[in-house]
Amino acid sequence: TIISALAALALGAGILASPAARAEDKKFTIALIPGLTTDGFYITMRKGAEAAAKAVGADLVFQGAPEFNPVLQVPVLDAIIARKPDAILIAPTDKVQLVQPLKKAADAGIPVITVDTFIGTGKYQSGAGDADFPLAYIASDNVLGGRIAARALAKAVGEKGKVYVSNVKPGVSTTDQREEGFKDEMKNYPNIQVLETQYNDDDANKAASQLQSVFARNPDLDGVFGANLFSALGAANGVQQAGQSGKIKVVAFDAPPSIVDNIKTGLVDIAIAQHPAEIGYYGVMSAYAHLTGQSIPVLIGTGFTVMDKSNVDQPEVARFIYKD
Ligand code: T6T
Repeated sequence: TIISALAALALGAGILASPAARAEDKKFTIALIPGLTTDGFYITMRKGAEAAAKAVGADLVFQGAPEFNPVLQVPVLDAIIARKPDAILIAPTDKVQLVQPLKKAADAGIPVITVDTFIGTGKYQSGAGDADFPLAYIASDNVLGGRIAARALAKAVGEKGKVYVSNVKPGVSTTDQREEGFKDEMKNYPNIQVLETQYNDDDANKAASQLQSVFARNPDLDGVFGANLFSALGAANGVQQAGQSGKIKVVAFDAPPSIVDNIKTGLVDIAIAQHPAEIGYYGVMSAYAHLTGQSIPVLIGTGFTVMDKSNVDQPEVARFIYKD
């Protein structure tokens, strides 16, 4: 009985010290590195991530660059790696340029999950290529988003005329895929000509002046697809400055708070809202699941909410307007 009491104690101590119990007791630090800090999309993603961190008792570190630029993002990533967080969630700003910097994190034993954007082909854990090491990718289906945009713009312009894509820069997985989906879907509308893409480097002012130049060269311009928040904002401002509000149709990807006014005044016809809070929430939950010994899906696809004049006031739609 003394012996069995001792055995029971030892057993109890053994249970307390077992890796599973320790993993659950540990306070994890999860880092979230956005594409840039001053963007309603990532600000909203952070809110979802914080909600999940709170639910599992983890600390969330949110740190990013002021611009969507790999040259500025890599030093932030290096600083985060030096702090040795338990996991890194990141929206890589270039498919290729973030591969080696993220490999350093993986080599240091820090699990990497990409949110919103991907590196390489985005097919992770496949044993193929040098960029398949992240554990998971959590994002919108951006090819599908581009298709939705094409159908909406085709409808808005009456299935004929000239349109173009206002985009960020080549090499960004999300916006590349939106353009791909858009152009592929536009093949179903033979009377719509898609003009050359204009790259604005995520600068809304540049997107606005490009709209005016494209319009100057093509006075019969019918529509524009703004492939992300700043492209859409800029294109819409350009349309307004050119005095073409309601005449040149605008389909916007993303839904910052100002989108509501733009939809109501008729400057923007359709906004395709992503669900960034959901991306942040499932990013943290996936990291936590992995850190506590669960297996996790390699891909989590989040949805869209398509907003227009008819539904933007409905609470179940308006809840997807980004925070700022
Ligand atoms: O559209 C989002 C994001 O999905 C994309 O990767 C970069 O631009 C945004 O952050 C909007 O500005």
